[in-house]
Amino acid sequence: MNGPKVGIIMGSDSDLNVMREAAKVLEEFGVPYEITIVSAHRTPERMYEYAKSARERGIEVIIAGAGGAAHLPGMTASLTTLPVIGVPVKGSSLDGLDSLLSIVQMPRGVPVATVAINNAQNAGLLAVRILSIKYPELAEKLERYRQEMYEKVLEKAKEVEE
Ligand code: RP5
Repeated sequence: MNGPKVGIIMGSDSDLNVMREAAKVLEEFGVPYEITIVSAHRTPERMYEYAKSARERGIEVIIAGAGGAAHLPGMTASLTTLPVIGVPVKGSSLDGLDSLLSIVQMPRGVPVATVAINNAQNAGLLAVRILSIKYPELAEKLERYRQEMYEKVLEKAKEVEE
């Protein structure tokens, strides 16, 4: 994999703590990524440029996180044909429900794959799954990840049964 394959973008530096979890997953799986701030409302021209140039720059999946009036994932999806995964970031009010609904309620024709509130880890994993169609080594790593998760649950089950 040459150059970043996943673009992680977020509306504000206040989203970084949540969005770092996606980056951690990509590091764990050895997927090159780029990460930056792109605000749909404060820097709309930058969002346009980012989304329009992403595919030709070699990006294959975009993970976009935002909170409140979380328009970044949807607007990005409207400007590119790459898969966009939306992460609703929990803000200081409404428990993140505002972000979730802003991201998940896309009109027909412009899909955003929305994960749970603050669950950037799953966004990272979903990006790896998408990329595994093209990169077989990722499919193998995902299978190992799945097996490890299975074994951890069995260990917990034993603890509970004792
Ligand atoms: C959104 O507004 C950002 O994604 C962030 O979650 C929220 C609040 O941004 P700040 O006021 O903290 O910069 O655009």
